[in-house]
Formats: sequence, structure tokens, C-alpha cells
Amino acid sequence: MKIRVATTNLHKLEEISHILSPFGIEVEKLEAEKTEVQHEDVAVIARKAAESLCRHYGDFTVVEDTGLYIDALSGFPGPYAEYVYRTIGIEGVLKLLSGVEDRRATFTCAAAICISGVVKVFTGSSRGVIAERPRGTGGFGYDPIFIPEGYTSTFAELGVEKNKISHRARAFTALGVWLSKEFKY
Ligand code: ITT
Repeated sequence: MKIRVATTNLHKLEEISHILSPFGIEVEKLEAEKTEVQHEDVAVIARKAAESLCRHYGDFTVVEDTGLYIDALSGFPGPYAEYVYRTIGIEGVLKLLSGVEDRRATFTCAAAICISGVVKVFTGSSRGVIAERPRGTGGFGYDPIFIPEGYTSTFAELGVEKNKISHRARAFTALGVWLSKEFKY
């Protein structure tokens, strides 16, 4: 079985392939312009984007959207994580948290798939804390400053181990389990 993921982020694509390969699911990149509605919930953003893409690209089209919600910043940057990463970056986020003791944050990933013209959404979250400074060279985006709960290393230091415990692992494992049951391939 093969799914097509509409993303510009090759790191994401690699992680998704890694997570879905035990299910025998192949992952291909779909070059398509996504329409992103403004909403605080990434599940809603992914669902809306998938609904419009499905009309053009059909079944097994997937949209993935991820947000980083920092408790002390009332959930900022949330769904604006990409904009914030591009503008103030990791250093800017660390500055916003300078002197802040409560560094708890949640990554949430939503994977929306189109099947028989209907969109189904799977979500996964990772709870953790924002590190005091960037650490590690693996992963991408905010990985050097995100320490998942139960660990002392950042996602960037954990490397492929990230794919066992991450928000993306949870969302796409749920999708893989569902697809393999639904289609019994
Ligand atoms: P697409 O929308 O094309 O899929 P993107 O990189 O813009 O790619 P998102 O909007 O979902 O994807 O990501 C929001 C931001 O969060 C972006 O800056 C990513 O680098 C970052 N991000 C997403 N998933 C992450 C992860 O697992 N670890 C660290 N940072 C992540």
C-alpha cells in the first residue's frame, strides 16, 4: 500500500516513512499546494487541507500538520510554529522563555487521510519541556530544544529513537494500525 503526503518538509517525510514501514506502507511525496485555514487546532487545519486536496488527488492523500504549544506562553506558537521558526527561530523562543521556570510544552501532530472521499484524522502528542539551550544535531525544526517527558536528551540528541516516542510516531502509528485493519492487505 502507498500513501502520498503533501509536504515540503523532507525530514517529516523521512520520519513518516520510517514509522509506516513496519506496516508495509510506502510513503511518497505529493507536490501540491495546501490551503491552510487559521485555527488553533492542527487537526482542523489538516482536515480542511486534506478535504480540498482529496478532491484533486483522490484517495490515500495525506496532510500532516504539527504545532508546538508552550504552556507558559499560553500555547504560543501552536499552529504558527512554522512562521515562528522562520522568523525569530529557536533562539527567539529561548529568549521568550528566559527566566521562565515552567518550561512545559506539547507537540501535537495531526495526520489527515482521504479514503473513499472522506477525511479521517489521527492525532498524536508528545509532552515535554523546552531546554535551556539547543542540544544535538539530529532531527529538524525545534528538535534541539525539545526534551520529551521521561528523558534528559532533546529529540535532536535522541536521533531515530525519536520515531518511537514522538507526536508523529503516535499519529502515524494510529493511521498505520487503522489502514492495515481497514484494508487487510
Ligand atoms: P509542511 O507544512 O510542508 O508539511 P512544515 O515544516 O511547514 O512542512 P509544519 O507547519 O507542520 O510543517 O511545522 C511547523 C513547524 O514545526 C516547522 O517549523 C517545523 O520545522 C516544526 N516541526 C514540525 N514537526 C517537528 C518535529 O517533529 N520536531 C521539531 N520541529 C518540528
